[in-house]
Amino acid sequence: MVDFFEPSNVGTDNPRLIDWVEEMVKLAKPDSVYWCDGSKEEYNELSSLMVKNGTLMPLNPEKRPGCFLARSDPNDVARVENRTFICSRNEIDAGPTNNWVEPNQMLTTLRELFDGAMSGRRMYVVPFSMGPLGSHISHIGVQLTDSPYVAMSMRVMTRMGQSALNVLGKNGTFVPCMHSVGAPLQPGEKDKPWPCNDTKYIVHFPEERSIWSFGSGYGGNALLGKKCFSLRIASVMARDEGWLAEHMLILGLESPQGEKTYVAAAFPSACGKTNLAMLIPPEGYEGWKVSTVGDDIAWIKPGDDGRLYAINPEAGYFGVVPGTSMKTNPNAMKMLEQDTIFTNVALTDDGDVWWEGKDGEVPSHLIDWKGNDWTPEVNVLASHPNARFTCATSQCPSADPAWDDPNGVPISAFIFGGRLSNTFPLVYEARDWSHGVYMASTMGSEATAAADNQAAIRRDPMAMLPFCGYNMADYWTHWLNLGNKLENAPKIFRVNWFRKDSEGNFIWPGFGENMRVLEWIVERVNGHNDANDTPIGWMPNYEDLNWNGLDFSPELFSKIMTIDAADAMLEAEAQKDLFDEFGDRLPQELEQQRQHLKERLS
Ligand code: TSX
Ligand code: MN
Repeated sequence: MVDFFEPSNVGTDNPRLIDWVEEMVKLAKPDSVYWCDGSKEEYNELSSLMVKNGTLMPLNPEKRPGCFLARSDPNDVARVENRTFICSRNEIDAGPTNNWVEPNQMLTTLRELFDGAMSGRRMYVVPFSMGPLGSHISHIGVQLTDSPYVAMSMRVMTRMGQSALNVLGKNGTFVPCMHSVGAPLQPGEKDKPWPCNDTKYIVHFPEERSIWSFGSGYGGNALLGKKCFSLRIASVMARDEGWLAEHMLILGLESPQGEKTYVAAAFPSACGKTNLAMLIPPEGYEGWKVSTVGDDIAWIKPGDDGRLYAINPEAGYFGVVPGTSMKTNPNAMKMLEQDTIFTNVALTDDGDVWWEGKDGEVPSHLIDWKGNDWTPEVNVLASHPNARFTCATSQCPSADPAWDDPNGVPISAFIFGGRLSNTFPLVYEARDWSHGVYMASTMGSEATAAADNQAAIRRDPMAMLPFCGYNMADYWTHWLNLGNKLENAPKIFRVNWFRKDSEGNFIWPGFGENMRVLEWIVERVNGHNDANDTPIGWMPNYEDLNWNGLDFSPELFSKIMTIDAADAMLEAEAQKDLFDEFGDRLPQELEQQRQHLKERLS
């Protein structure tokens, strides 16, 4: 095995990397070590291996060429937030919204868990670049994993293999990402299709900039380039280095005159972020084009011109499948026709996949995500609500020409959304940067889908609550500082597609029709459009939106734009609970914004 560490055999002469791999091999004791080169041949070999051992099932090549179905262990289907830790040296630096354990104590726990964890298995060394290879905004990571499903997925989700090692070079730095499913095999023991462990740890050391993940093979817990690196660790790097790592989609909007504007948008879960990132303007609304840079994460750095430039650090989409249809997201439907790994969807009798919310008739027979026979009469879901697709960004029909551009794209607006059936209007614009940061810090979705005024808002500041690798109050301070220093800061907006009428029906048609809101935002940014000064911010008048091709009356518009002053005051009061959590770390500017809002409302 020592041969694996000869530089001539492993494609790197980076001593830190070689030493770290050697140390981790000694700890986890895999039977063998394999360095991934990132080739298509290697991808095919990994898939063949997993078809043989039952982890993957090839789908019907006539229906879904190049596609596979994986069924996870039923207890390993989602991120485990209560098992996710930020182990900063001081607890206050993790803040009140993260789980914290003293770093040395956690390291002791992890060393015990990882001791021999890979025995009977192969360790894959997975070098990867988050962001375009060699971009000044990108960073390198190396994940060690005993899961071939993870190694294969990382080739889709990142720029993986020798090319990343070449960027790393002899002296480059990388984020070490140690991962095991935590299921060592005794000699002769038969493997499971989806090995994992009931004990799970997703651990981040923000000062060391390292990640350890144990016990899960599921995406968000196991593909460490995504949430762990690109958000939790990168948010700390961004704070220290003066940039932003955000839970945001990035999309391009091209006007009929050919003017291109990029915006980045953050939403809590279940707001249809991927659908927005791949939006197609509605019929009768000709001329505007929407293109996709990313659907989940944005790394954003100030440029020399005082603007912000964003890249999508990922190279693939790991999205929720159920609910995806020709109505909600035609681009995604096209993207998933080939070369996609499906996890936890249902299998049809002709070797295709099915999920709740898919177009067409419900099949009369399926194999559900747990591998059981399924008919429409049985009272269970055929696919898991968190079933996922893994597929390359390049397959997206709406991929922006600059999605792989190392310079990134200039961001003109930040959009923050939520799922709120009352009070919050369709769209409004912040008065200035500080006010916008305040709007973003208090965002969230209703805890329940109830259409009553009492439904509590579950706060999810900037949609970063589970993803900020440090104290959220310090994160707000960083946002305030960064924007106030920018010469050309983006404008900040809030949107809400989900306002309901008294019968509980959605008032706004949403989906492609959201283009009308995006156009108003773009025209505000480019100084071409009007708005009304209100206590909560700038709001469009009915005639400020483009209504071509949609029959939506001024009365309905006023229903989704009106804010009742008393409701707004209650909301401003309720925000105090959030701010109070952070004690004296809370930037006073945010509390001042809250007080100013209350003054304007009264
Ligand atoms: O993704 C959504 N978006 C953004 C699209 C670009 N969804 C789905 C959310 C769950 C993930 C939406 N749901 C949106 C939306 O804008 N709006 C709604 C609410 C809604 C649902 C159905 C209808 C209208 C609005 N109408 C009919 O089904 C006919
Ligand atoms: Mn996300």
